[in-house]
Amino acid sequence: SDFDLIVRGGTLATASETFAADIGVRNGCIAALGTNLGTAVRVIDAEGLFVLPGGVDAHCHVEQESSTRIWTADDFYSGSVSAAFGGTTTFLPFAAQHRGQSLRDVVKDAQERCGPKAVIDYAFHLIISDPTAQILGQELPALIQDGYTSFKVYMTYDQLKIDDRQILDVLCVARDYGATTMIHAENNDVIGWISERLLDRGYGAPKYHAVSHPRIAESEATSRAIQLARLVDSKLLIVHVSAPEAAEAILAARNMGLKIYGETCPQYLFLTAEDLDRDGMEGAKFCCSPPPRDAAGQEAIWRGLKNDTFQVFSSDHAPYRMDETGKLKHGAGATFKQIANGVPGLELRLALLFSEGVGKGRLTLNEFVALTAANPAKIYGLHPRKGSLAVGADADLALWDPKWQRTVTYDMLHDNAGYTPYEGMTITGWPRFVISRGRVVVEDEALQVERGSGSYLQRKPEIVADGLREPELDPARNFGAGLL
Ligand code: DUC
Ligand code: ZN
Ligand code: ZN
Ligand code: ZN
Repeated sequence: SDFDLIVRGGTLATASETFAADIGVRNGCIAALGTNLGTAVRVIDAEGLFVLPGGVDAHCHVEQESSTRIWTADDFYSGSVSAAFGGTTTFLPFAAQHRGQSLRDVVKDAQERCGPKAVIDYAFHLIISDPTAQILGQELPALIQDGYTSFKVYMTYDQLKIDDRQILDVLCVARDYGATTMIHAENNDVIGWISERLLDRGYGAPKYHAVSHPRIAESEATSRAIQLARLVDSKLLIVHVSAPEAAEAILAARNMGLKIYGETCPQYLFLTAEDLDRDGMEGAKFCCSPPPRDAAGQEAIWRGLKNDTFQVFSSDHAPYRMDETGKLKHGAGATFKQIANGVPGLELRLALLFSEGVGKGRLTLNEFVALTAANPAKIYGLHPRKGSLAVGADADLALWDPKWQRTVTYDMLHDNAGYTPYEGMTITGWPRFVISRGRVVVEDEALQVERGSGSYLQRKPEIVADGLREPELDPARNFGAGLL
């Protein structure tokens, strides 16, 4: 036959267009788009379905040990299976450095763990917590050249945070070798100062996690991070934005032409700080950083998805069970300081945004594809192989049934967190088929592939042309002038 697979009769949508077409798949790639394509080993009838590029989840913590030595509940198998059921066909978990570790070792460990388990395609972001001269001078440039072209740094958490000088160092390596820096922007001293005052007065319940992470801590750090990137003319993506003031700072920077990007996540659209005030330790399920805000904050995040403040919508899946292996490592009387930060979201990221965004007219289908697949693929060096529907691209497809309505219960999900923050929500629109490089991964609500069938995605560095760097800092152009 002409093709391995034909997906027939669906409505296709990319980041820019919506059109009717059949898709012919050969050797894992999209080989033809059109009508009357010919014969195929298998034909999937997509009438009444939206055929979208598979989701790209550019922020998730899977089989990762936190800085306080707590492992995420998902390994690369359960994490990737959960992602696949939700319509995601590419994920980028973190290979996280603890201080003192070689980045090379961290990457080798992540690769060895992930290869035999993942059922979808993957690449890794690094987390850099210890930017020594050796790491900045040798390891990191070599890793970037090997395809590890994105890394996250933290302005908060005592075991992860790097200071402003170190941030500048990392940004310069990213700029010079063609990588993208991601940053967790919250002011560590503000958080620590408030936390100490709360705990001194006996306020340790989960709800005080939100009190101790005020919007100002986020917006101050966001603005500072933007200025640091501006100083050295380096590309910077602010991850998991929840504060409206931080969103404003990102939009202003983008309007100035700076290479600043923004990411937000489902928890900032669908949860609020009030969820942290549920009975007993229930609130611990909702402790993540930055925390969910209020209803007005949610509206600001929706606006940011529409007005290009945010280019990327990721899950920030960070699953910790409600037991001694996870959130309750320090017991049922743990203070907010001792509760592992993070919420699960790999499986519901797309359905939540589809239902509440596309379904309710807040986003177009094309904006949905841009935010959840095309833009992250572009920013992280995976486009057009991922995030597009074009001849030559990988045949990574999610076939969405916009009428399929289900009420979320944890039992229907495939992660290992033990609960979902979105329990009881009614979601309209779910993927019926999920296809990765032409392989049907999910069909009939069942997994159709073996563990380890996903592939590692090799990336390439991309050096960005000079923009608005302070010229005084470039010795080749203007040594000794101005600032120096
Ligand atoms: N940062 C993350 O990126 N994820 C979970 C919690 C956090 O602080
Ligand atoms: Zn470790
Ligand atoms: Zn973070
Ligand atoms: Zn995260």
